[in-house]
This record gives sequence, C-alpha cells and structure tokens, in this order.
Amino acid sequence: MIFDILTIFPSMFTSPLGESMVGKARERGLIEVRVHNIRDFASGRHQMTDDRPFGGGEGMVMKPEPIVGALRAIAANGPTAATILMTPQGRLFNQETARRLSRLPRLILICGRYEGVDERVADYFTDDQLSIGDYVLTGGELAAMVVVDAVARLLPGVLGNEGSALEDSFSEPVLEYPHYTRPRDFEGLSVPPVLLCGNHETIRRWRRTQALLRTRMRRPDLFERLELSPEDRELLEEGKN
Ligand code: 9D3
Repeated sequence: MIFDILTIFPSMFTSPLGESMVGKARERGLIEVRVHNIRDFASGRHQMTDDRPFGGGEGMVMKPEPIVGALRAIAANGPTAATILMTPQGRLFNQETARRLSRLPRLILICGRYEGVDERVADYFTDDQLSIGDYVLTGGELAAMVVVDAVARLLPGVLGNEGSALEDSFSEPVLEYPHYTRPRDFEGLSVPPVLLCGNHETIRRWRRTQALLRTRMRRPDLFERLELSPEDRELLEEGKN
C-alpha cells in the first residue's frame, strides 16, 4: 500500500514513520510512505502556502494552488488513490475506517495548518475528511501519522497477522484485562494471586470479569453496546463482592 502525505513540515514524519513496526513494514516493502512538501508546489519568490481569509478574521488559510498542484503531480505516479483531508471538521476516525482504508491500494493524506485549508480543496479535491478526536492539535501532521499507523498494522504481514481478521479486538467493544509480568514482587507491589494459580479456567473468568468491570467503569459508552452473555452477567454479579 502506498501512502502519500502532503505537508509543509515533511521532517515531522521521519522518526514516527521510520521506527518500529511501520519502519519495518517500509523496509520490507509492504508499505511505501512518500512525504511531499506542499511548499515545493507553491509559486512566487516566497513560495507562500497560506494567505489571509476572505471576509476577514483571525489567522491564515492554506492556499488551494500549492495543494492541488501537489495532488496533480503525485497522482500520476502510481495507482488511483483516495484523497483524505485531515481536519478538525472531519468524520471521527475509528477502527472501522482504518479497516476500510486498509483495503485500498493507495491513500493520499493532506495535512492542514493554520486555521485550515481553502474550502474548495475540501469540496472538490478530496474524497473524505477525517478528525482523530475532539481536541485541538497544531496541524494535521500528527493526525495523518495516526491514520498511517492504524492502517499499516492491519496490512497482511505487517504485524505477523497473515492477512487474517486477527483484528477482532474492537469488534467486541470491550477493554482488555490487566496484564502482568515478572517480577512477582515489584517494590512491594504483588501480582494478583489468581494469575499464579495455574487454573486456566479460573484465570479466564477472572480476566473476563476485569475486562467487563473496567469497561463499565471507564467506557460506559462501550459497555452500553456490549451484548452480555449469561456468563458475563454471572461474573459481574460475583464481581460486586
Ligand atoms: C479556532 C478554531 N480551530 C478549530 C478547532 C481552528 C483550528 C485549530 C487547529 C484549525 C486547525 C487546527 C489544526 N488541527 C488539525 O489540522 C487537525 C486535527 C485536530 O486539531 N484535532 C483532531 N484531529 C485533527 S485532524 C487535523
């Protein structure tokens, strides 16, 4: 899969997309990440990528010509792509969207800065607009990295998931149970004894109880959508004690 990223800060992407799983996936040729500097497609002596808003007001707006120029230049090199604008006004990015995007051969991500990009880019040159959550970032770059990371790990071979639908953890919207490893005693903090008992059925039920309890406590929105099995109801009933 090819990711094309349009940004005025190309170097922001070097380390986050060069290390770890995504970096390995690039080395192995499973994904290709092409970062393009929007400024390279700006004209004039100062190669300005932004300008003052029509109608007045605070801040600057990204000009359409450099972004559309970049889109036209890069679209020619490779398969047809879906073009996505990263913006606080976008649809909320989630695992379902990550899964859908992972089936595409190529994705172009436009990173906005300042107050945003000229609306004509959004209206006529993109297929979708995505936000990664209800908080204010300084630009779309980190959001684009989140999308690349979430999509790349779903691709066959990247995680060692051989194209399987191993990605089922969010199909049942429940948080994970708590994990522990050695040492058994860390600065006087012990591991729940049940995990050392050796009874796999007891451990399975404890973990399920913990998962349900923390989902109810921390993510009531997810808990509401859960379809509790008869066993789940028993575990929650016992979990009160
Ligand atoms: C003052 C009004 N602001 C809107 C909340 C303007 C504004 C703030 C920050 C416009 C753009 C930005 C930069 N953010 C993004 O480009 C962005 C973003 C985000 O801020 N949060 C979550 N997802 C995303 S995707 C792109």
